[in-house]
This record gives sequence, C-alpha cells and structure tokens, in this order.
Amino acid sequence: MMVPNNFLGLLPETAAYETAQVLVLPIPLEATVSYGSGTAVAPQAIITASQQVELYDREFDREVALEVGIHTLPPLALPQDVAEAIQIIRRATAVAAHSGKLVVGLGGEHTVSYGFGLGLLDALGNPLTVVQLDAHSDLRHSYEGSPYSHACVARRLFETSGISQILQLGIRSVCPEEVALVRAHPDRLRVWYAEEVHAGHWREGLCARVQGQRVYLTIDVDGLDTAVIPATGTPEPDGLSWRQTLDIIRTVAQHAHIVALDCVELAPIPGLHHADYATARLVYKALTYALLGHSQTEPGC
Ligand SMILES: [Mn+2]
Repeated sequence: MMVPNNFLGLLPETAAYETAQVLVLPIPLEATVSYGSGTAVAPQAIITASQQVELYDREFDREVALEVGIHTLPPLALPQDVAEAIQIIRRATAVAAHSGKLVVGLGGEHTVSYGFGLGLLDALGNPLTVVQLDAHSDLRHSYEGSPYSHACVARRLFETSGISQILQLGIRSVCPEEVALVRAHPDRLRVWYAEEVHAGHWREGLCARVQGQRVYLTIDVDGLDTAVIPATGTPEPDGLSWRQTLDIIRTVAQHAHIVALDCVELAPIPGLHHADYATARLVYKALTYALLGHSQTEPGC
C-alpha cells in the first residue's frame, strides 16, 4: 500500500484540511546558506522520515495525530529573490494562521522564520514572544552582505514591532555585535547559553519570561547536539540533548500558549537518515506539546 505523502503518512480522513487542528507548511527556502547546503530538500526529507514515526505518544498515552488531525499543505514555490520569498512566506503563513489551526512551518533555512513571524503577526496580532532553540543568536545586522541571511533572522524579528521579546536557548556561537545587542536590551532579549542549559540554570527564568504569553517557537536543528542531528549547514559542538530539548519545549507549553512553530536548517545528508528521522520526531513532539502540553499537570517552576 502506498503511504500518503504527507506529514506522518496519514490517511485522508485524518489528514483532511477541514477537520485538522494542525497545518504543516513546507517552506523549501535555500537562498543565503553560508556553509553546508541542502535545506531546500529538507521539508520533503522530514515528511518522508515522519512516515516512520510511531503515532502513539507514551507520555500522553494516545495516538495524538489520529485525534487532532494534521493536514500537510503543498510546498511553497519560492523565487531566488530573498525579499520576495519572505513576502510569499509571510502571506502563506498569515492565510494558514487565520484558520485558527496550529501552523507548523518546515524549513528551509532559518531566513524563513522572518516571513513566518511576520505572517503570524498579520494573522494573530501583537504581541508575540519568540522562543528560539539554536546554536547561533542570529542577531547580526547583516551577514555576507545580506540583511536577510539566516545569520540575521533574529535581528529582523527583534526589529519587528509586535515581537515583545526573543528568548534564546542553547546558543554557543555569537559575535561581539550580538553580545552587545543582548546586553543593551535585557528587557527584549535573553540568551541562555549552552553551558547554562547544561547546568540546569534556565527553567525558572524561562518560566517567568513566558508565563501567560503567546509564543512562536522556532527550532533551528543546530541547537541540538550534532550526535542527534548532524545534518545541518553550520554545526557547533556542545549542543542540547534530545531530553533537554523536549524539557524546554514542554516547559514553554505548560506556561505559555505556543501559537505556532517552525523547524529549520535541516540539511539532509544522503545515507544519514537518522537526522531526518530525529527532526520529524521532534516536530511531532513539539506540535503535541503545543496542542496538549498545557493539560499536563506538572509542578511549577
Ligand atoms: Mn543556527
């Protein structure tokens, strides 16, 4: 039997747009990558790998996808012009978010998150908190001559009115310009570097900052340890473990309302399918927390 080519390989009755609570939006942007390449094929690689992911979630004791329904939208056709591509991503995200369903973007390089965030603001209004899992702060004003580089995406979001704060976890590569910006804006920017996460010094601070907020979660897969996800354009050592990553997302979901999420910067390596699979599983778990995480009874921070 042919597996349907959608996220998790769901049958039509579970994948129908009308009844789905989740919309998966493939965004195959690869325009400004600076090192390893391959992000353009990542959305389909994640979708293909997702068809091997078990639907039953032991933590929630249910087959989440079958209960909530997940519809996969067609991949966006994007031009080479980055500014134009961002506007297309913005419009598609806004249309998807207007439906009231949870929108899950599959990148593509991290630049997609600028268009994605703008689209969320268009559809859902202000303010939004951004929670960013990443090895890099992406707070440069420009990089390699482009303000739309993947290395500048958080800076573009920071400059966008309606983004109340950007909270970054797992960071281990920054430049002086980025450190200065974070120091100058402690109210709107907070970084928990990888060593702080490894030491466990993030939970109370993160809870306090997201409590009651609407959150856009952006997951750059290079935030994770390269043993978990080696297939990414700009890998950095000392990344977050699988458990740390889920712990952070679970904590955000319990204290805030995750209104949308994206997962970016996977750059599939042929023959190295565990990275695609881990990414697919991470996306499924993240959307599960976004939908159901607040109903879990956990002790407060
Ligand atoms: Mn990154």
